[in-house]
Amino acid sequence: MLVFGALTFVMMGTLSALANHPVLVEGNCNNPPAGNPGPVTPGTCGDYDGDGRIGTAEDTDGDRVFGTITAAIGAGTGASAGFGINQNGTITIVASGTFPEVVTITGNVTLQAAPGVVANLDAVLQGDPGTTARQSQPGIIVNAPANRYVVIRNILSKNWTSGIQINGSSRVAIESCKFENNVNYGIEVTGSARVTIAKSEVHATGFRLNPATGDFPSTSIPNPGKGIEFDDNSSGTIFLTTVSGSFGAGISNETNRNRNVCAYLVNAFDNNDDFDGVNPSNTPCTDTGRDRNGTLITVPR
Ligand SMILES: [Ca+2]
Ligand SMILES: [Ca+2]
Repeated sequence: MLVFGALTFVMMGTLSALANHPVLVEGNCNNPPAGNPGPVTPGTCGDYDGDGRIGTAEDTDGDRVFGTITAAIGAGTGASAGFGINQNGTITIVASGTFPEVVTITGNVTLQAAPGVVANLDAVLQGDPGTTARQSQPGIIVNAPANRYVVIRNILSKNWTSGIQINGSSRVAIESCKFENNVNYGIEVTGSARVTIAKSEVHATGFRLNPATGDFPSTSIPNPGKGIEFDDNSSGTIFLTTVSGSFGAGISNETNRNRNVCAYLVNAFDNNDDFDGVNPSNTPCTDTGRDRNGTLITVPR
């Protein structure tokens, strides 16, 4: 019976790691090191649950509140083993803070900040030794199969190579997000991904000044410094979104097609060219099926 009991316990632990459940992520006070593990006065520095722990100290204390997005999106470790979403569930950031983390998403994940919360996914955290290396990486990387769906809502992503890079056959909705001072792309869509972008802002792509990583675009060259780009066989729509101050194009269609990126009610200003291969429209986007390569055709209605 003891052996049976132990087996049952192990199996339940395994099953809970597969569960689709919501978790919370707390905020912090922008202090280095990344993950802010030091104890804080309970209820301060983003300590939403009031236990005096934030950051990595909150990641392993045996509840469904986490201090880093990286821990929340995994299975969980330590006393919190099995409590993370394990790439299947909803992460809600409930207090403002800076999250200097590369977030990799591969499943049915909703990553969102609660209304009024500023969740700053920032490569730069002053005084943190990882700051230099992070600036040469994308902030959010999505690579999920076509039978999964990713939602990114109310997130600020800045100072990366790309604010978000979406690869493979991923399906992604980006809503009410902000992408600023990323040097290559604000939003980069590759492969056969399908992405809809609504009520978002993409600003100052290709413009970043950091003593360790360069003065973009004055002495370091953005590559290419575009606000939003669709590549390969990807497709998507852009709605009620502002794209401004890009070193390169604001919204660019570099795919193999010319009718699979639709921009409806978009405000583009002060980009090198506002639209490249995309015709802005004041009528809603609709998909009209697939071309012979299976690419979704998305055009103004
Ligand atoms: Ca806490
Ligand atoms: Ca916790």
